[in-house]
Formats: sequence, C-alpha cells, structure tokens
Amino acid sequence: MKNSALVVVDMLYDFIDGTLACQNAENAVKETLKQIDKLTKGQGGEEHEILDTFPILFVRDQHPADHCSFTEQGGTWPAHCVAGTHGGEVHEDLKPYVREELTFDKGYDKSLEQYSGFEGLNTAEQTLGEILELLDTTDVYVCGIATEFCVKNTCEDLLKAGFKVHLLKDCVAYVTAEGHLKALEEMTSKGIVID
Ligand code: VGL
Ligand code: ZN
Repeated sequence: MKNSALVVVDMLYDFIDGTLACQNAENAVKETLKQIDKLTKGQGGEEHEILDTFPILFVRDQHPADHCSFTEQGGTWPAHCVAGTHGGEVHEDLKPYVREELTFDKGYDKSLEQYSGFEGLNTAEQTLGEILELLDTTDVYVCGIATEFCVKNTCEDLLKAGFKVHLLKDCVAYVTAEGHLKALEEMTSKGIVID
C-alpha cells in the first residue's frame, strides 16, 4: 500500500449520534476500523509505526457557535460540531489514529460553509493536498460522513488535484439513502472508484 493514504472525513459525534446524526454512522465507524486493519496489514509493529508507513488523515467540521450554516443564523443545519464540544470530536475508537499534523479543520470561519476537506487546515496551516503531496501519495482512500456533502466534495477535489480516489462505500454515512445513492452515481461518473 505504498503511496496510499486514508482520509477520514467528519467521523464526529454530532454526525454519529448527535444533532445531525446520519444513517449508517455507527456501522461506518466499525467498517472503517476494519479497513484500517486491512490497509495496514502486514506492516505489523506498534501503532506509531503503522502511522509512519500508512498515513491516516482526519478532516473535522469545526464551527463557531454562531456559524452561518446553523438554522438560528438562517442556515440549513441544526447547530453541530461546535469547536471545543463533544459533538465536534472524532469517535473515540478512531482517536488512537489521530495525529495533530494530519488533522484538518474546516468551517471555523463564521461566514463560510466549507464542505470539502481540501479547504481545511492543520495547526501548522497546511492543507490536506499539500500534505498528501509531501507524502508522495498517488492513491487516496476516503471514508466518512456525510456521503452527499463533505465526503463527495472532498473526493471531487482530490480527483481534480490529480489523485486516484477510492471511496470506501461501506465506511460512509449519509443524511438520506437517496442522496447517498445519487452521490455515489455522480462520483462514479466522474472517475472516482467505489470500493
Ligand atoms: C456536513 C452538513 C453540515 C458534512 C458538514 O460533513 O457532510 N454536512 N456540515
Ligand atoms: Zn457543518
């Protein structure tokens, strides 16, 4: 799996069992853990060694309490993933794989909706695209929440940037089943591989 990386999009409590709980979310977390085992198979060793050989990058929706996408501000979503709250945290089963320099936050600007992980930054203000290039990545595996929004936008930006993109279809959760299926079709037609 040299030159591959996994991008985990918004596997955060508000999207799993919180204010914007999505369908298939608990199952998607379990399947993601299975995929991590599979993708890192044969690498053995301690957890930190696995992370050194197979990068796992995390995208996090991190909003201020008065974000423009919230219904109280005239937006379309209930308040969710407010920075510093439990709802904005990565699921605890995935936390052992989280590294600060490989974590990209988006949506922290009150007046901007950002669905793509490509718009996020790590604490050193580097983007997902920059880090994937530094890691010599060619193939990017993507999982997360929600298929129709952040997963889709992230996959499409990865594709535009020249990466081969594999969407792990059992490792995603969605707002609606129809929206999920439609997004899978659209991604397939653009050249994203559904694995
Ligand atoms: C998302 C709705 C609002 C997502 C983020 O991660 O797909 N959806 N904010
Ligand atoms: Zn959001």
